[in-house]
Amino acid sequence: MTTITIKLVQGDITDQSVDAIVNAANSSLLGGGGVDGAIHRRGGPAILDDCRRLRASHYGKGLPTGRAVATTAGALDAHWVIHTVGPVYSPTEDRSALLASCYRESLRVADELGARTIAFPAVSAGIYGWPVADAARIALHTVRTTPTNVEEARFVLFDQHTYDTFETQLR
Ligand code: AR6
Repeated sequence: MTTITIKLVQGDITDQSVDAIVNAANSSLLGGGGVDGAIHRRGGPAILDDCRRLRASHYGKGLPTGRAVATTAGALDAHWVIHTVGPVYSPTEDRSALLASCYRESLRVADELGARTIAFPAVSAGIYGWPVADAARIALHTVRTTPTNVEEARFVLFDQHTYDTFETQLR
């Protein structure tokens, strides 16, 4: 176990050269909008083919929230895409353990694969509505404190506000 280095980047996660790119997927694993749409568009049909195989073999009822699974990265400059399902934000129910689980499970899968570098989006902080500061706090705390052989975790934040919020939380 080494100490993980956390980096923040503003940009598009599909431009990253890393061992594993994390996708903020939904439990169907069949694609969607946001970062999920971008990853499938840029990575090409091989990713969806793998997702369909995983559904057929293991996740007929869908990948549960908080879990993670790996597929090929297709045409992306990475070896794997790790798909995780974030929780939809609820103002009345505390679902933060599920959001933390997305990062922990993604790192566990990355360790199984032997990945040393990983890129994360701000899981649940888009279509799933999680307030960005809270999503950033949970993401950074979980990645910092999870034992892993991954050496570098890069948070790739799409817009300036999300990047600035992560930077504030990191300090
Ligand atoms: N690179 C990096 N970050 C991105 C990119 C990109 N190319 N595109 C968007 N983001 P979201 P969620 C940011 O909505 O909230 C999908 O339909 C975005 O600005 O992608 O977990 C899935 O299929 C935000 O900061 O994921 C699910 O149904 C962050 O990525 C649902 O959306 C996450 O936003 C998941 O919603």
